[in-house]
Amino acid sequence: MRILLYRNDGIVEPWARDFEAALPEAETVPWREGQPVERCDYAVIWAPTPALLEQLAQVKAIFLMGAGVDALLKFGDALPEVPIVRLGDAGMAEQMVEYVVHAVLRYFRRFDEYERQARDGIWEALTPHVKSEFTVGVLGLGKLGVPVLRALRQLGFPVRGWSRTPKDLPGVECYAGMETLDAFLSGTRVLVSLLPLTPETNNLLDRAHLSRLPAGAYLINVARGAQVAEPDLLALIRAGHIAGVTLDVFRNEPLPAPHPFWNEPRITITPHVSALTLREDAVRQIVHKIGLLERGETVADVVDRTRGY
Ligand code: NDP
Ligand code: OXD
Repeated sequence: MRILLYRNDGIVEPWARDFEAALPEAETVPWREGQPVERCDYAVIWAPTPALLEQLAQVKAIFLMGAGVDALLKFGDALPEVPIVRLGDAGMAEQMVEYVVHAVLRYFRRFDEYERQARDGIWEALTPHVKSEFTVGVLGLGKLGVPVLRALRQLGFPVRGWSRTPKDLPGVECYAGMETLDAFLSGTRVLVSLLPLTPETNNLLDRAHLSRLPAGAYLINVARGAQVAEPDLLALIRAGHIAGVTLDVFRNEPLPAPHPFWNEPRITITPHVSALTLREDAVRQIVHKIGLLERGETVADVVDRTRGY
């Protein structure tokens, strides 16, 4: 069995080592721009170029080294008609829980304000927020959104979630569909996005929707930057409607040096690290799925191109 490997950062050797250790019958074939594509059974890739995609029509499946599929589906009709399989959790849910819980607690316990006070040498206790009024709303009830909600519920926060299709999750107020979004947002004090980037979610968090959040709300975006209309968000922060924002993802990454987000004290920035691909977990999951496909069985996390995720 031959497995083509490609990453846009060029770091494929550790992946090759891990695949060959986990699947001794496999030969890995690293691909670099400009090289011909040798015949392979599977491709394991991240952020491919059009030149690579054009030549993947012969593989049995394309596996992604990440959870989000937008960087691949943007190629539309140029994508080969083979199954595309993304990572499902593979160690990312635990990291996402840590990141989001940290950000929510920071706002709930007003650490963001204490950080600013300390920089100005101010010793002053602030009135604590009331937990029963600090509802956390998570957009996206998938592999990552559900564990995040569970962890926040365990901490005693009122929690609500929004998805495309209806859900029933214990202890979570569930909303589904565009027609429920305004109601969902109006009762959400901390909004967390864990939605995939699709034509429907692109710019979803614009002035109209963000204004539905109650005054003094917070936003945590750990999904994709293009879901946020950046000028609208800045205007709402400056108007005092949004009290604090934590962004791990941006429309253009790396966030360009002159971008106004860098100088906005109410925005906390991290460089797309909320849930990293853990190579060992990823290889274990992909090897398991290759085994299923080889036996003619179905695998989870196959991308639905019509849905866009
Ligand atoms: P899933 O596919 O498991 O879940 C997606 C959820 O979003 C589903 O509940 C789905 O609804 C919902 N959804 C999709 N479109 C809509 C819509 N138009 N309206 C309402 N709900 C919608 O994805 P994951 O949980 O695995 O990952 C979510 C995203 O997180 C990824 O797509 C990726 O962009 C991002 N990510 C970011 C990382 C980072 O480091 N910052 C790391 C990993 C992922 P339904 O259940 O009804 O289908
Ligand atoms: C992913 C990501 O989608 O790293 O896996 O954002």
